Amino acid sequence: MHSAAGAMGTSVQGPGLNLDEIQGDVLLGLQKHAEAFLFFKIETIPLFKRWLHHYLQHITTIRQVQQRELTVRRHRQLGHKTRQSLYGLNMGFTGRGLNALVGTRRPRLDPSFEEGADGGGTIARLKDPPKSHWLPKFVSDRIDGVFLLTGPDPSSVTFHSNLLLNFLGTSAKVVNTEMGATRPGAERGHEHFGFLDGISQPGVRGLTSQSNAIREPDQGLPGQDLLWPGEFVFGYPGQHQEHPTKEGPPPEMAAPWMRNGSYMVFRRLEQKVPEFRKFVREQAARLGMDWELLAARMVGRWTSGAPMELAPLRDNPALGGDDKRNNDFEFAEDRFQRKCPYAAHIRKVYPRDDVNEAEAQRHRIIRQGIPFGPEVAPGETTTRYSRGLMFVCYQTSIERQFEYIQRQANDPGFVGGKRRPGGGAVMPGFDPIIGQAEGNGPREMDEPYPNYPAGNRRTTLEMPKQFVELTAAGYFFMPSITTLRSVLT
Ligand code: N7H
Repeated sequence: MHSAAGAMGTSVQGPGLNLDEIQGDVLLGLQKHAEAFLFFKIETIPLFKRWLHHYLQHITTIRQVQQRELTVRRHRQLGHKTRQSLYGLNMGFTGRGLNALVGTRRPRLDPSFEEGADGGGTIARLKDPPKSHWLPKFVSDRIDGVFLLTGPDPSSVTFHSNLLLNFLGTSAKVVNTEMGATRPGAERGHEHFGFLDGISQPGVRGLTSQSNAIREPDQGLPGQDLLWPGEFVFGYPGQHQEHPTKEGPPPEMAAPWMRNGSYMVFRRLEQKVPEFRKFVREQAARLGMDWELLAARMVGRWTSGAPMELAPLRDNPALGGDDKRNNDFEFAEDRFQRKCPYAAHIRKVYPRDDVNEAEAQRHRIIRQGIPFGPEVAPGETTTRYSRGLMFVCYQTSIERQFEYIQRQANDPGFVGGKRRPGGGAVMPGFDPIIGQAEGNGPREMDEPYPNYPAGNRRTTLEMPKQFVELTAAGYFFMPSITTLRSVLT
């Protein structure tokens, strides 16, 4: 996976971030070819606190992630092909976990966080499947927190998880374990539908290096807008409500110990890969277009990563792999969705200049997910093996960032105010990748067939079932190192 905040290095402008305090997955992303998610319940509070106190030294900070990235680069420059054995550990707590460690009279954090991903209100707001459809093991007991363990491959990550569990002893019990791993060979960096992932991330002022600081002082890589760190970590200025580049106030903290912490959203999203492929082929044949083009119009990028806005009719792998060009585009000039449908995944979840610029930047997230499950087996025409994405994202407001994005994906009316070439209003439809209709009901997407460069042929894609299904979810708070050492132990 690509490094989160884009290129590494020091940014010339921006507030100084406390790199030794922030957990490494939050802004940059732990180096990972494999990642274990250990969801646990605290059994004996004093024992757990003692364990935490001793084990704290193993938590990987942003500073370490930065240093490792330099080592990895040097290793590659010297022509080494082997993976380095870099292990990472981060941890987060649910509201119930914080109750156990801080006490039930602790300050209330973000309302969504307090309700939890498994709260009835959250499930209804997001149109998520009911808990009875989630992994039985995940819902078998209370979850107080999660350990994220990363490394070069699943077996060595399992070995390190077992070491951690040995030390943990009876202080906590693991309720459920999940393992993510990058896909093999040429599919590395691609998610299970086949698309290159980890291309577009918000840049972070004070952390992300700039490829052209003089001509584009508000961008990291071309097209990567720099955001104030308070959008992702507590204790720093956030985005201004009315201005896309000006500094805004730091996000409110219910308690001083939230400083240098972040909210993490976890979603285990199962992908129905054979069903997706079959559907796309059949619908492309019906519409009279190549299936690769239809799939790209559903996502907004080709499998190589090349964006539809810059390559509307055929894939351009050189463009897809070029991080100086593959994210340097906007949407507003594509007024009639001729190049990229309004409902395409990347246009729904980050509409860029389809909406007011300052507004677009108030709903950004840093994604740190990893695929899970085996490759599709020969002859597997309906899903037999569970596979998909362990979706992870970081933010300082779950409601304004992750949940807002998911609700837009579920809202056929977003983005509003668009017109047909002849003047009629457009109903863009659902995000075909992650949009959810009540009870996994039928969904529609407008204009799967391109009217490019002109034309006015009306087409609709009817999707009777989702290709991505939620099977477990959690909201966590990732505390700073000092908070782990003091308030929580
Ligand atoms: Fe998405 N996919 O393969 O189709 N995503 N996503 N995502 N996603 C992105 O630009 C995918 C999910 C975002 O800045 C790419 O890095 C799949 C959730 C955001 O232009 C691809 C799943 C949410 C972006 C996919 C999934 C988001 C983004 C292009 C689930 C939030 C950046 C690669 C199984 C609610 C948009 C890239 C931007 C990009 C796919 C989940 C959000 C290929 C398969 C749940 C913000």
